[in-house]
Amino acid sequence: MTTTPHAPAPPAAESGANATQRFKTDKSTHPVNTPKERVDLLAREVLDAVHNTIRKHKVTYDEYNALKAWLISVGETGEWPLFLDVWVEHVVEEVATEHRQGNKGSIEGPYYVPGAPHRGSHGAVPMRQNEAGTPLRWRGRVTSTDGHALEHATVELWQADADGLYSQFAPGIPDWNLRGTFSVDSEGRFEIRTIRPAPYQIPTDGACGKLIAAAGWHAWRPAHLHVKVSAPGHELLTAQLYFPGDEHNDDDIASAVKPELMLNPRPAPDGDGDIVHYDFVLDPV
Ligand code: MBD
Ligand code: FE
Repeated sequence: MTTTPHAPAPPAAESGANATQRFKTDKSTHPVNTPKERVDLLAREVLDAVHNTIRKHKVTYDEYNALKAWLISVGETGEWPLFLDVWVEHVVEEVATEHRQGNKGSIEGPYYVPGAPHRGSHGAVPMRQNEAGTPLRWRGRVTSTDGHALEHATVELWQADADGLYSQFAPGIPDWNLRGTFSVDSEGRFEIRTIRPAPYQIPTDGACGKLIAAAGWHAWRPAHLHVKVSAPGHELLTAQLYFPGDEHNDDDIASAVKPELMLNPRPAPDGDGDIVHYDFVLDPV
């Protein structure tokens, strides 16, 4: 990452590029040997779909070269994780979880970091002094599909701050800010104190932003909380939770909103922000 004095790189673009490094560290270190027959099938069908689009719409050489230039810039701006997670991951998630009886999930996105600080079963995520945003107290419970409490469950939470920025990706935010790992008590219950995140805008200054501008789309995701919920003998649940009334709940650029993932926050009786209840049900492996 390079920064020029007095002309810092726009923070959002750095977020997209930092996600490339994150992915290389966490996810591309386990080689998968996809069988030749499978690669042949999938690569051929994707290429067929591209060829059909070119024929159907009589794509020109100018358009072909614009595509080439844009694909090169996706790599150069480090935005492959951002591009894929925004426009492709939701269908991978749909296919991967369609057998589940328990909780609906949603995409992971590019900004998860494993190993967030432990905060017990009732605690606050790491926050700056006077962290901006409406305080949010979230109470919930983790059970299995048969209803029994999962007392060894773990809930990892990560989210944007009140400016829509993620720690470890946007500059100037302390590491692990608004990222925490929570256990549950013997009844499977937890309480997390945090703040309401702001809606998230896809960086406008990288390759993804160029596509959005060129196509006349908008760049917004509704405000959301990310979670990974795990328990021994159960499938890992990756989900996002949303807030009613957000103007982008119905047109999320990442197509990752589901009605089952909508929270129902209420003003806290003591006047200190909002309280919300949301439980998780995990599928046995
Ligand atoms: C995000 O915060 C996010 O959750 C997704 C899926 C894509 C880009 C930014
Ligand atoms: Fe996000």
